[in-house]
Amino acid sequence: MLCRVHKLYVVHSSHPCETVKKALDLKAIPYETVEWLIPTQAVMQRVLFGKRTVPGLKLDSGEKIVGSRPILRRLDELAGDPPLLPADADARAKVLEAERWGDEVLQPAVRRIAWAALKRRPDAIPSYQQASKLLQLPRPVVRLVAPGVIAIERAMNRADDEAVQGDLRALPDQLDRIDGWILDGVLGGAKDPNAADLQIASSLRLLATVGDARPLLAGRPGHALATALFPDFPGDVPAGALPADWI
Ligand SMILES: N[C@@H](CCC(=O)N[C@@H](CS)C(=O)NCC(=O)O)C(=O)O
Repeated sequence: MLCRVHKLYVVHSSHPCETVKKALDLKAIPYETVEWLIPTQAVMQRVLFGKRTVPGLKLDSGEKIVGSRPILRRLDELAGDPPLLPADADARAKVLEAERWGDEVLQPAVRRIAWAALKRRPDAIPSYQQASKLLQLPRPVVRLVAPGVIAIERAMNRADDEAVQGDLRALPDQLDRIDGWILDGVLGGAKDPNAADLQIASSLRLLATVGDARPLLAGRPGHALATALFPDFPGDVPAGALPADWI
């Protein structure tokens, strides 16, 4: 059966979901959002899309696409203006490589850091639900379920302490790399954001919700890009959640 409108399947405050929402908005493609309660997306997406992650897009034709990068490629086919990739072959290759790195390296690292911080401050979970379309659960219920949700997400994302310490050690070099791309015009260069801008900026914006990571971002061009593209991103884990010697 055909659905009448494109449907984007998300969890609230997910960085790759924000990437796709921004791309849809830039192209003025109308869509509806279907929001899963975290961590039920792993089951619901598997049933609907055959893969366990969000974002997933179901087009009005019934076609299904999973993953922020495949979705952005398909959106460029559906609506070319503004394009998410440069026309010039060399520039395009650089943007595609930055986008791949943003998806495969930065995105999961930021996710692990955020879950590690939330493990230590589960009371910050409701801040990530701000403006969620789902029924807002009463705080005592959230408090009760938060440790279980966090434990499941940490396990699904292999966000153990050792991995997160490695992520934090790698972060300054990764932020330098991003600022280098901005300097070279691979990121933040054009009038309209490209696919790599959207992929990387949403991760940096989620990272900026972790108070302990904010000093690492302060004053960086990457942080300015993230804030410009994603001004309203929910969530805040106050500084002091992660052990000081991890930063
Ligand atoms: N890198 C992929 C995967 C995105 C991803 O891992 N999404 C998370 C939410 S931010 C998720 O659905 N995780 C559920 C799981 O790992 O089962 C993309 O950009 O689409």
